[in-house]
Amino acid sequence: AQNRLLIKNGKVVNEDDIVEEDVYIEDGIIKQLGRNLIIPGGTRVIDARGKLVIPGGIDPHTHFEFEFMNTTSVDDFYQGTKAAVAGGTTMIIDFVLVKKGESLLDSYYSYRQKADEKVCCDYALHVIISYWNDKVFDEMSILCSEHGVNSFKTFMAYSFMLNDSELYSAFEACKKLGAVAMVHAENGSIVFKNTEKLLAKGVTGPEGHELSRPEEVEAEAVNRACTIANQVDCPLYIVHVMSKSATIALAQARSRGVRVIGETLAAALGTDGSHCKNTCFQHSAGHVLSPPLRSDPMTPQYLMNSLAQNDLQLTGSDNCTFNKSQKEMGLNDFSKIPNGVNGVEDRMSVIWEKGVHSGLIDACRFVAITSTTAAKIFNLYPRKGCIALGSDADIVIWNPNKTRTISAKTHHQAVDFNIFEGMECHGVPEYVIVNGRVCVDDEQVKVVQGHGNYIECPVFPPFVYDIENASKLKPSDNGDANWVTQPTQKENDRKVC
Ligand code: DUC
Ligand code: ZN
Ligand code: ZN
Ligand code: ZN
Repeated sequence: AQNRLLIKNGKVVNEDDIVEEDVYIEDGIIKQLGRNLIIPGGTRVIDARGKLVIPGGIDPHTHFEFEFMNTTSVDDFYQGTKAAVAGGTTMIIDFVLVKKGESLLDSYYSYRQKADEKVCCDYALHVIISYWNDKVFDEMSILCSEHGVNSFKTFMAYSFMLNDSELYSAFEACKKLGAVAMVHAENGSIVFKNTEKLLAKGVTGPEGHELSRPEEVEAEAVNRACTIANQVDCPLYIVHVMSKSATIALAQARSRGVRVIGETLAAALGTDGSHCKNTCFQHSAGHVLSPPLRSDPMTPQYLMNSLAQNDLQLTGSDNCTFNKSQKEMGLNDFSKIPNGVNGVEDRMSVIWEKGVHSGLIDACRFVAITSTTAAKIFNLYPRKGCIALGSDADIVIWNPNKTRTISAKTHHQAVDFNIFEGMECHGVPEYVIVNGRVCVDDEQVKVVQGHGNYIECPVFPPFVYDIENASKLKPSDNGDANWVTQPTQKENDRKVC
């Protein structure tokens, strides 16, 4: 009975509570929850006594087979999703690269073609907006209505950055469509100027990377993106918040009532910028991503505290991996080191170690920041992100008492380097169930290429107040007014009058 499974005696953790109950799965769906369930004969039983039964991780930020900085990231949709599953992540959301001037739809189709046959777990796609004109809006609209894309990412840095007026138009388009606007927040013009100056002075090594893009360059962009989004009343998702300054800018915007969500990375929580000053080029270049890991040694702790206090809301990996030989493209010029690090496999363990094992957050908050919040933001809840009747059977049996040591020698990624090398983590995914199939079985990885599905993310319908049906509205029916951050005063007023 491949398609029937009973998980017994575990503690089921959702973002809002922990219940001792059994979970019965049939054909990839959670069909029963409780004690003393009546189960058909021949059902496989897994004993989860002493362990936690948690929703599979959702990594909302990966770049598999990403064509970037004159090369392509080495973890493809097979190796990348295999590594994800090995680490307890059962869904990823990747970014469709749209080159300047090229069709969003064609780029989307080519990603589907690359990914569909390779993915070992479910996946969805964000689409990058790298230029602006009216045709872009038309294509966004088709992606939303016909292809289940409900999120678009813009960049404020790199050669394909948008200026403020283009950002305004892109955010306004997202608002109109009920889509989520995402932004990579760094002031690209300042980064270009600083880079020129540093190289001219002879600062060419990886240590120049953070010097060219310091914290305030990130914080300024966060503040500016929040301002622009707020002008068009568009909910905003800031990807990879990497510094204390940027977190403060974000928290201040939220306290003013701006509807903005902040994501931070496993990389930023589990390591730091001191590695970029290592005299070994392979080592230092291996830690280069943008925005950079910070040299302020308090940063990882600060970001974890911010997740605990809900000044940051969720975590991703930004997995965008390059081998040592690719990183060597920047041997004589730090600005040519392909930007990106691993994290898709180790995110869950790193956050468990730094967050739960250290006593800063509880298991419920762990589930929220690794899974539930992402499901809600991208309108996939309660199908994903929780253990509930009718939800997809994407489940991890997590053993908090076991430890493992992270190493490039044993990881499942294609890349030949690991930024968490040598880190000992409590918290091991002993069983990982993907769409009802046991894909990590007593720590043995048994993924199936092509087992994952493309998941359509529905847009949020525009907020409409309906007095007759108000009490029946589910969160997702209420459009971006029910964005997981607190509703603004204006929306509360609309509901009561
Ligand atoms: N930053 C990275 O480090 N890699 C991929 C893209 C990005 O913004
Ligand atoms: Zn980015
Ligand atoms: Zn080295
Ligand atoms: Zn990214």
